[in-house]
Amino acid sequence: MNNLLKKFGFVNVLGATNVGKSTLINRLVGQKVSIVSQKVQTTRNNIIGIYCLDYSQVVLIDTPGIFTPKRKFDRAMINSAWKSIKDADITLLMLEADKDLDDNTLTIAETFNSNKIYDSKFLICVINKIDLVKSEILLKLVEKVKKYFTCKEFFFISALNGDGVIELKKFIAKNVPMGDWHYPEEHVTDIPYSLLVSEIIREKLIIRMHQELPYGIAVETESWNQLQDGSIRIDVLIYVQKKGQKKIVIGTKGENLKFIGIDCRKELKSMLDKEVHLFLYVKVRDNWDKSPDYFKNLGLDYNV
Ligand SMILES: Nc1nc2c(ncn2[C@@H]2O[C@H](COP(=O)(O)OP(=O)(O)OP(=O)(O)O)[C@@H](O)[C@H]2O)c(=O)[nH]1
Ligand SMILES: [Mg+2]
Repeated sequence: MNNLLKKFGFVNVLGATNVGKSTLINRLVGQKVSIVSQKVQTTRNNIIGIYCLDYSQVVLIDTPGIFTPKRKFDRAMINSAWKSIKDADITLLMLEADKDLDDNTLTIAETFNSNKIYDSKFLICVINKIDLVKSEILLKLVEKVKKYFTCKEFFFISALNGDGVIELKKFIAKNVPMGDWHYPEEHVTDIPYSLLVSEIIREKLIIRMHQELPYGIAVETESWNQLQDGSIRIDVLIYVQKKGQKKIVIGTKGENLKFIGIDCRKELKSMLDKEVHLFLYVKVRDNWDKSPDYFKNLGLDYNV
């Protein structure tokens, strides 16, 4: 490939929580690098997904969704989302086709419009979940968006079924600046396997657990060992904040944990292409969301 023609750029995906940012990243990359759930506040830190198209290499930054923070940990999550804009060549603002502009999106607009750094950014509006609405609605939504944001382009997609995603993928690749690629062509992410594993387990917990519980859970890969027969033993700690939550996570006669273990093992086996022995332990640690180490592991700023 002619090096002089190469393009490279960072693109961050910003939006309210639950709009489908991680679903889009996974689709653009072509495999799961970021976990997805039907509940809000699934993504907790910036996750990188990488794709190459023609002469371009694009590094996508998935970010925690914007919402009203309650805890220190929430503030750190949101802070990391905003930080990702500073280095981005292109920002994708993601909205849901089936929802009016909500407070979270208006907060994004306020921050954008009151800050010169964001003001000059190459902003693309991506309206997701078009599979849920009739097309007439989209024009009205675009008119409203234009009142708050100055977008270079609008895209209408369904990250879930892929509609419109190829066009967006090509547009991004075309519009990143000239430059050398930073990663080998086959790389789809730079997150370590230990984090990917704990995220996949957290995803299964979020999907299976009800109500507030997911927000009180943290997951950490404690150890990872390749055994002589080529299989991998992974030990994972699940932290909950209260004794009662531990019981719920484990379930009657360990049913929940067993189900989650089977589900995760299956996914990890196919991801790693190796036999996996997974050991899950549940511990009560009421202050994990104030632990500097946990922030550090996720790359979050503790002093926010
Ligand atoms: N119908 C429909 N659902 C979608 C689409 N894209 C994503 N979803 C669903 O929306 C929910 C949220 O998706 P995520 O990708 O986790 O959203 P997110 O913006 O990353 O959420 P946070 O990380 O919590 O901020 C999941 O249940 C997805 O399956 C879409 O195009 N159509
Ligand atoms: Mg997400």
